[in-house]
Amino acid sequence: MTHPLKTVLVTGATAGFGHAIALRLVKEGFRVIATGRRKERLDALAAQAGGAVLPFVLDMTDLEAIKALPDALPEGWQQVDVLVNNAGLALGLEKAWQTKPADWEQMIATNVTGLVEITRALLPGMVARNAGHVISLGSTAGTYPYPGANVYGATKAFVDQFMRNLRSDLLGKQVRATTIAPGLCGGSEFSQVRLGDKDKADAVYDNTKPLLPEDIAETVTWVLKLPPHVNINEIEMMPTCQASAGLAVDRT
Ligand code: NDP
Ligand code: 8X3
Repeated sequence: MTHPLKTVLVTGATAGFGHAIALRLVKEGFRVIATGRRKERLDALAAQAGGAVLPFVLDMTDLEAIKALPDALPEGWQQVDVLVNNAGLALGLEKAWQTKPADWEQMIATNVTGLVEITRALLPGMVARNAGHVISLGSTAGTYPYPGANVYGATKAFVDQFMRNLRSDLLGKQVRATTIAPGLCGGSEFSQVRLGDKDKADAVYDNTKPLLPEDIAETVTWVLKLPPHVNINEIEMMPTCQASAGLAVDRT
């Protein structure tokens, strides 16, 4: 492979987008450090991908583990060229006043605090080498409000603006920063985690043809393999069966 960036750390590689991204990047010739909480899934991924995947258990809410990450990586894997900030979750679809405080805290801890802290841990190396790329998963929920998105959508709006500000800080460095913001995407555990019930989760995709994790992996691969002088700032993507639905009016 001639691509200058070789080692990619993908957070949340045990399922959904992260799993698909890891497998696709291995096919493209990258080496992948695959992280998440479920060790057996990481081990299975590594077995499937051979020596190109390093399974590394990392809970994004464990700030000490994130801080220790650069030194905790084994020899030969310490230079992380690309960070894919993918781990994240939504919990619940209740109205703001009906939600559980612990759910809000978990979303903020994972989608916001964990994401910024792992970026803080890995960015100095990229800047010192003057080469690197941070790719973060936002969401259309960060731009378009909908009932029940309350804190989840806000965490994704945070990701958008954090990444824009990162781009500003990185001006003059050969380190790229990209947000990919998908809309409705099936084939992952997202809705099951959010709704806690398989039937309800399946119903989210009834009579639709949603995006699939492989579509996200394709997009990550494209932004990553562009020539080093090209920075894709943001991509918003939806399936053709989805569009924004306009403003709501109360007529009661
Ligand atoms: P999945 O639920 O399938 O995967 C989520 C991944 O995040 C899992 O690998 C999970 O690993 C990991 N994760 C969650 N919490 C933690 C934690 N505390 N520490 C470490 N890893 C964690 O969801 P998707 O693949 O669909 O979602 C991936 C990202 O894309 C998320 O950020 C999501 O918000 C975003 N997104 C999803 C969309 C969709 O419709 N599916 C649309 C737009 C954006 P483990 O449980 O093993 O720790
Ligand atoms: C996931 C997409 O519309 O469920 O971020 O919020 S949505």
